[in-house]
Amino acid sequence: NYVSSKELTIIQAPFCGGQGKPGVEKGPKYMLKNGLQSQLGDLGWTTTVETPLDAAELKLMMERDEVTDQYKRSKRPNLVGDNTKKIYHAVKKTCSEGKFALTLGGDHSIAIGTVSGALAQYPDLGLLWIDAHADINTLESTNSGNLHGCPVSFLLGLNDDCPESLKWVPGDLKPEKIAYIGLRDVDDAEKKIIKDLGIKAFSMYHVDKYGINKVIEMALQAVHPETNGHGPIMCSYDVDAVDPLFVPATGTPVRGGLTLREALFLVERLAETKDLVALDIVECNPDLAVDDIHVSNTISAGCAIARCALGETLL
Ligand code: NNH
Ligand code: MN
Ligand code: MN
Ligand code: MN
Repeated sequence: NYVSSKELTIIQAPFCGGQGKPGVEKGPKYMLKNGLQSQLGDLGWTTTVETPLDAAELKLMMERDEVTDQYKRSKRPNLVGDNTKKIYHAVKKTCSEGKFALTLGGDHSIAIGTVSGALAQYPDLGLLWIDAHADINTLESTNSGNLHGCPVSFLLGLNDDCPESLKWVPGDLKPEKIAYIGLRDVDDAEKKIIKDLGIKAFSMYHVDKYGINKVIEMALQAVHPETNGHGPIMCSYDVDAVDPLFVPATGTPVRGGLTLREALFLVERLAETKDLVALDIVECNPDLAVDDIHVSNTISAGCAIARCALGETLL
């Protein structure tokens, strides 16, 4: 039990610079408006909310010139570097105080900061990356130029040649300490990186073949092989892992994803291990909903993922 105090910090990361669709920065506000803080209070958690990215900064960020902020094939690397560094410090501080770090995105580039922050406190951290996508493109391999498709390559230190603003990233996560669940839209270059580095990846094929329970078991074993699957765990949860039937308001929906129950079971199971130290919930974009039902389905799924990860049970 790494977080014994039942204290947690909600870190708001309303950042959209890792991709091109505005609206994803509204995720934290919507989830909090949905009552997330009091819901977690009902589960026994003492919660504080932190906002490492300030509003003035965010406005500046929206106006920043896309043409000047680029490096190799990537868009807005300086913006991503500066903002993920602030998130890094917030998560690192939370973890060093023995609290649970719950970061609400924003796009998935923020995980450059969150995972680095958790890793600073827990060098043995195992990372579960829940996503339809692998997010392991490098500055060289990215086709879209969107850095939310690249955070894992930074965490693994695969971008030796990168702009000054991203040089703070320790990049010391070992490939054997990450496991993917939910993949179904992986770029060719990413497939090669995953194969070359021997990264454990459970796609939707594996979820269908083994069932979600067995997949989680295998993922935990993979990241903590010496201790029978036990050890500090962080979960970086991209809501597009869940089928768009349940989570429609997200930037890159891909059909054939996790059912809502599989999505929630995953985090219920992680809560049961008592080994979870940090969670990200990213890529909720209320502006991409076509109606109010899409908004509430997406936001309530995001909140349910947080609650289940933090101990909510059906009985
Ligand atoms: N692989 C694509 C890219 O690098 C898509 C990434 N989009 C995501 N990732 N939503 O989770 O641009
Ligand atoms: Mn992602
Ligand atoms: Mn994704
Ligand atoms: Mn344990």
